[in-house]
Amino acid sequence: MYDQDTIAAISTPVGLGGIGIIRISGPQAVAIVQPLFPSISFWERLPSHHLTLANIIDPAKGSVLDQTLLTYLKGPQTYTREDVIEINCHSGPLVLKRVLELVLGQGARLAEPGEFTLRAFLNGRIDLTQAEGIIELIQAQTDQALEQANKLLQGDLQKLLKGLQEELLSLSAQLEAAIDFPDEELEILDRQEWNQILQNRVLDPLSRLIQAYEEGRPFWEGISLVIVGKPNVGKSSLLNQLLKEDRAIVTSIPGTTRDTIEETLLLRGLPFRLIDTAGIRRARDEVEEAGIQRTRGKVQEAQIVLFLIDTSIALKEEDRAIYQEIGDKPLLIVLNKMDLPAVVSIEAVQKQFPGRDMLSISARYGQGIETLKEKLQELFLQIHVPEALPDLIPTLRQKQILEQMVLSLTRAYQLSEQNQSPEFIALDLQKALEELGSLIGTTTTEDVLDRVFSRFCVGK
Ligand SMILES: Nc1nc2c(ncn2[C@@H]2O[C@H](COP(=O)(O)OP(=O)(O)OP(=O)(O)O)[C@@H](O)[C@H]2O)c(=O)[nH]1
Ligand SMILES: [Mg+2]
Repeated sequence: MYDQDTIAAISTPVGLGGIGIIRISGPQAVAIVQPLFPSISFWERLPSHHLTLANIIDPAKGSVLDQTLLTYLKGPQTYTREDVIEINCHSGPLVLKRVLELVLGQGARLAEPGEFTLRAFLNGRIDLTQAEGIIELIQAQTDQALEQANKLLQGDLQKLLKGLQEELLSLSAQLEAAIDFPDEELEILDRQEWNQILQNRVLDPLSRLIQAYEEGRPFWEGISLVIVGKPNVGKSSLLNQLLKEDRAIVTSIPGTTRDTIEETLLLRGLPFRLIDTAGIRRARDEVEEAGIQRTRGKVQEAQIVLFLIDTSIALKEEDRAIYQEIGDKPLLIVLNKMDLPAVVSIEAVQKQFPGRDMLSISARYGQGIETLKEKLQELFLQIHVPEALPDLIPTLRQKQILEQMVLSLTRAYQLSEQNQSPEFIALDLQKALEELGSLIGTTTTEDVLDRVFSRFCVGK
């Protein structure tokens, strides 16, 4: 699983900027960069964790490629616990590409996404929950997500889980003793007490964590806000208007958007996943049909639906059909194209779709958009109150494993209650311990590592 080779990657986003960093990690790090910095004659004496100004030279041509600041970080006091070299270059795409090529040319291998962090994990510097903290920190879109990511990174969840692991091990030891000395089972194993400890010290904290995920989820993932309406009502125009950029293609041809488009929208720190859909109507071809099916799926998943109506044309059967699809989801009816003469009045819409909140906008010219944003914030807070945010919120992967643990342990609890033999109960406890291991990373498989580290970018 762990190659002992030396890896390298560009660790900063590629683009024009002040500084771009090439990171190299592994036992050969020094040997690899040495020929590129002939001005540094005493590598043995190069102080660790210090910046050194040095030109990087292309050894084939003998010419200077860039003036850099070089950092030699001697392991194990490094991110990966290996020897690490960081070359601070000027951040131009070509400079970085050339420097990376030189480093690879000297025998480094291009790092896989997340491979530096994977090494930090495999070398025992961080556990899996902390690795997840790092990826959440990088991807954080809100202050709350940032705060939670830092808690993961600091090891708050790890500590809690290790506490649970201790409890499970001691419960398991009691079972083992009862298995080994069947004649003394009654003295060794007080079932009522055993069950109580399992419930209070393990199952209850696990349930609280799962509950915390449900409550805190909007701040990790955003609330899904789906824009629906018949073709040409201005859905893509509204998406662009809310994002203040031309993200989706807008044309006067009905059926322009064929697939769903998803973007993150932050309104005063509240994250939404804004989703533009293909207009629902009787499809003209297979691609459109597929798009419409996808729209139906998104409507089912939506936490808030924006139902767009074009008031410059008459209401159609399609509008009513879409309204039926939405069912009783939280809904805002948005009357679009208010800049055009109205063919449908607000009263007419109200009569068709009674009791629903509605407002008028012009997606094209931006009228009414501020009011719409205020309404969206209100709806977000109705779904979720941020003041009540739990102390520690697990990620989706963590929550799914916690749920498996609850299943295993509930079974153990029931078996114990039914006075089943300790052997049976021990199996479920063992299963829960293994699941806990895959949470913190003590019993990992390739799959588990893939799931965590595939979310990273190259260079981290
Ligand atoms: N006058 C006016 N035109 C608008 C408004 N909003 C959208 N339009 C126009 O309506 C047409 C369709 O807009 P789109 O945003 O592509 O509509 P859509 O609902 O995404 O359409 P499909 O993707 O085909 O389902 C374009 O020509 C827009 O410029 C508006 O508020 N006022
Ligand atoms: Mg569209």
